[in-house]
Amino acid sequence: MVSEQGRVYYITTPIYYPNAEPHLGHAYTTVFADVMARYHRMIGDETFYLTGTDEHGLKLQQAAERAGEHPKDFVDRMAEIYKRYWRMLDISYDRFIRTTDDDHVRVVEHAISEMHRKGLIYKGRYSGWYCVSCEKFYNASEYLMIDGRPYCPIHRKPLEWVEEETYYFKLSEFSDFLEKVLRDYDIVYPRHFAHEVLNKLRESDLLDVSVARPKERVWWGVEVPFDRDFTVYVWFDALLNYLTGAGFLTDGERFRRYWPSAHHVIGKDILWFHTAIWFAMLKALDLPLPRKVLVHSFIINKGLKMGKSAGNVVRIEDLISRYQDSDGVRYILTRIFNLGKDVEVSTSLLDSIYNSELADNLGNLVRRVAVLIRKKSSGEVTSESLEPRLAAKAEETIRKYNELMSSYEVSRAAQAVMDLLREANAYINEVRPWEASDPERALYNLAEVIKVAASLLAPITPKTSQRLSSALGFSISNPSKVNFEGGSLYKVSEAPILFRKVRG
Ligand code: ME8
Repeated sequence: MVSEQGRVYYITTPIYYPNAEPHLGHAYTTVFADVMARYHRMIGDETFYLTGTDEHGLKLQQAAERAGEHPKDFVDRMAEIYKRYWRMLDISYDRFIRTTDDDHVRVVEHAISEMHRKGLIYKGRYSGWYCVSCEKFYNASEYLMIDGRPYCPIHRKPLEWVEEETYYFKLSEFSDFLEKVLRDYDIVYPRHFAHEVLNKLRESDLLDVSVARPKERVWWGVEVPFDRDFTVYVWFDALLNYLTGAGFLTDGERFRRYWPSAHHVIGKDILWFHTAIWFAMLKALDLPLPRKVLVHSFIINKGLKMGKSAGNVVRIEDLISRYQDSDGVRYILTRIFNLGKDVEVSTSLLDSIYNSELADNLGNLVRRVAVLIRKKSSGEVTSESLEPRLAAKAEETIRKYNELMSSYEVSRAAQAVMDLLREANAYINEVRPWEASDPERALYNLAEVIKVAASLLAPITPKTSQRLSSALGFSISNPSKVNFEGGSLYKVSEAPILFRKVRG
């Protein structure tokens, strides 16, 4: 199913904690969302891509303390670092939202006041085991017991006992609502993640959640408007960024247009927050639910989820230099992207994708075809008609690619393009244009395939597609409408070596 003209596509990533620089795990989500955003822009949808940083709360307060800085100076500096990484990876976000932005702070104040007015927020005492790294309370069925002490199941660090006054959000009132939407609505994708949340809801009674911290403990946050001794819990604050980004409270018309098309891309670690808690918050505000929550699995390294606390992070800049440029990394991340399964990222896996698909399959074909057009056809090719086998393969690829992209299967979409290029490589070896006395038609066919591949790859490898379009003299087309007919003229100005092979 291909989107029609005039449709709106609003896509978001989680807003990351800027207590440290982003690593390959963050790039995994951000590149996937970028590929989807670029694809939807290319097929003519009015697209808005939101990413940003989650800047309040104890974790950031402590990180700033450790750095000897005021939290605002610390997050100002770190937000710039995030933006720099996303520039390095060619991320085409439309807004980089920060939870310290004024319009967002107003949304948080409004939301908590509104829920308080409706009787959905009440004061109480809280006690429980807290993980500062997750910014989350864990109950006995969730934490690990190690040497008689509760540990965070994600960070494997001892939990902290917290006992304090708080404000609760009446999550318990939304139990039937959550049961119904998770069971009957097609929002969470892949579906098994909805079942995971449903099972958790059914296992035990849904408890109210604490949504405020005493200021004397966590002063770095949005003040609770009706009780200035408290700050808003960082997750309650953070989730609302998706509303701020769509123009909630600042631009009602834009909000009504964008919000119903919201697609939240998240890792499976934050599924509960983005379904149970977020859906209940929206209901409490009488707002519609997002269109989709797209949940992906983890990239793991040496058997553990990649993360700072596991000490197994792969640095984005190291991969950018190993794989030539941002496009090498974007392509590899797209190829290993998996909604359902965790993926172990070994150097040998990444090298083999890069070498066989980008350097050999795409790179060699382009180089050979461009060199041959210059040598054997004075730098130009045209033809009235096309070789039917390649034409059929190209048409099938375009159809398959669009179907896969509309169902978030970016890795399989990239592989479909690689299959087309493999077919073109087989064709060139068969027809041997370097020996032919009049190879123009064969070279024309190959240039057409390169144009199709460059258009389909544009959301994934934008710079490479641009380079191909100027080297061979064509323009990148809408991937839902690439035409594969005779009659074009290709003027080759350069025979680029796109990707140099790496060796182990
Ligand atoms: O949770 N594999 O921020 P965060 C795949 N601020 N994805 C990974 C990953 C890995 N090894 N490591 C990180 C937060 N990610 C909150 C979010 S949203 C309202 C608030 C990605 O900095 C993945 O998308 O801990 C995961 O959900 C996110 O980074 C967590 O980022």
